[in-house]
Amino acid sequence: MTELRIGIIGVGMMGADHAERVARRTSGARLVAVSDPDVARATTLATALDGVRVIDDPLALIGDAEVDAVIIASPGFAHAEQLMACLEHGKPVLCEKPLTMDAESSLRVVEAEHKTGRPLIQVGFMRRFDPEYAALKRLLDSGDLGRTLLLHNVHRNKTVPETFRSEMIVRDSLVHEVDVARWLFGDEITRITVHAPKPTSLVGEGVLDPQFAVFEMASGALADVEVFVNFQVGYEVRCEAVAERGSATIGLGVDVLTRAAGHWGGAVPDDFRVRFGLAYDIEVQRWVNAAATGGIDGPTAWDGYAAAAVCTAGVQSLQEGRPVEVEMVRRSEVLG
Ligand code: ISE
Repeated sequence: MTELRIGIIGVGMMGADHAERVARRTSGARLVAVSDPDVARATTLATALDGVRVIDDPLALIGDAEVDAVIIASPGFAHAEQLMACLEHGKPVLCEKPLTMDAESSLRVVEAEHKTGRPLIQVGFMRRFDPEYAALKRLLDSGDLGRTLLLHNVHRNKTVPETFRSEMIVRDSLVHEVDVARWLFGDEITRITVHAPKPTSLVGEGVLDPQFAVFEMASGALADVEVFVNFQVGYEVRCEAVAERGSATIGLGVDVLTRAAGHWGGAVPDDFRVRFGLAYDIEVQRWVNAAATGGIDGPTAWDGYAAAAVCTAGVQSLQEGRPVEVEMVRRSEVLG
């Protein structure tokens, strides 16, 4: 089997992690090019990994004859243009969330992909590949606990850069639980309320952190989410599902428990690269396998659009302090 030659756009925290993953522990794939506005950063990375070229212009990387498939790990505002270029060149793409910045632009991407006649876009909702989340999904789908009634989610980051404003907490962080709720319930979110309690004193002026969101599902089920991106302690993501005949919780982080020096306990990971390292490995490997045969194997552009529609309503809810209905076109109107 020939190797899938991959180019990565954006080699900040996540892109650099993916570069390492593709170059060192993904089979059937080879990292051939990287692009980043910070050319020095891209050059340092490329030099450390054999046979990787730096291509300054991300659109040139997408069009490059040596690049078969693309990972987009640039900031969300750059995604729409880069996704459209991937579609024009017919190149499979794994795009980090959010798909785009709002529902309208995401819908244009879904429509453009549909016109190509094949699925080319997979969205980086990595929780779906985490063995604990996958086990929870299997358990709920088995029906052993009866119908799922509620989800309680906790999503905490140790810290984020100062540029991470209130809307980003919705679009870049809460978006994960938007996808989790849609995926676990197999249902759409019809209404969202994002509450903003009095913020922690450890953030800049005007940043609403933590946030507490409530999703109303079309079926009548509910999900709540605490997102707190300046928690200080470490990275913590949990999900508890409450069903008719039982509950199930994942993300307790119970790995190795030590007893030493008068304390007992385990380690709290610093960030998502550690907590979801295995999920990212599985996600990228499955995407590579699928892309090599002309498909995808994970969250679709439609999932990205649905999440963007919920987050668009979520940002409005945060700003206006009220529940907001999610506006989405019907799937059959776009995809037939
Ligand atoms: C980041 O972009 C991620 O995707 C992480 O999973 C999330 O926890 C974090 O809040 C985001 O900034």
